[in-house]
Amino acid sequence: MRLAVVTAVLLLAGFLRIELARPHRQGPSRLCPRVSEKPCAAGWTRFDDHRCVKFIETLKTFQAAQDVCRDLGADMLSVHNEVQLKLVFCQTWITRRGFWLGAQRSGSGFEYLDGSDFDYSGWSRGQPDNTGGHEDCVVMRPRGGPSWNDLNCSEKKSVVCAKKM
Ligand SMILES: [Ca+2]
Repeated sequence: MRLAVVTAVLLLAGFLRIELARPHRQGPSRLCPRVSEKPCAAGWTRFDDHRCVKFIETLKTFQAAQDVCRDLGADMLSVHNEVQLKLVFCQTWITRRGFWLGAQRSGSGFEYLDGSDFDYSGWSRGQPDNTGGHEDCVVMRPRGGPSWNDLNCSEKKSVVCAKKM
């Protein structure tokens, strides 16, 4: 009986050690940048000094995702530096879903639909590769490092909407 209890405790301890060692169980909270404490409207999360974000997990084409954001009076998210990249990762990692950024191919580069400059990028290695010549939209996987990929706009992804507030 006693041996069984000791064995059970040891097995449990081993299981917990393995589970806690997995990064996705711990979450990236220690690495997450601090954000302004300026309040957002209900259901929105502070992103930077002038924007709050909402993660829409439902899978949608780029166009449909854009419509969802616009219906909320928002744009699809634009990301302008590494702090913002880490922040959006911190806010979405738990879903593990890829999401559209508000950028589309324009000429030889990309541009943001919210009118801001495409002045920073977190492309995955080998991206953008414009496979088949039809990858005009940009998707980000919730990863701490570079994880962007150009993708066909008719694929279905989640989206992060960003609203000035
Ligand atoms: Ca690609």
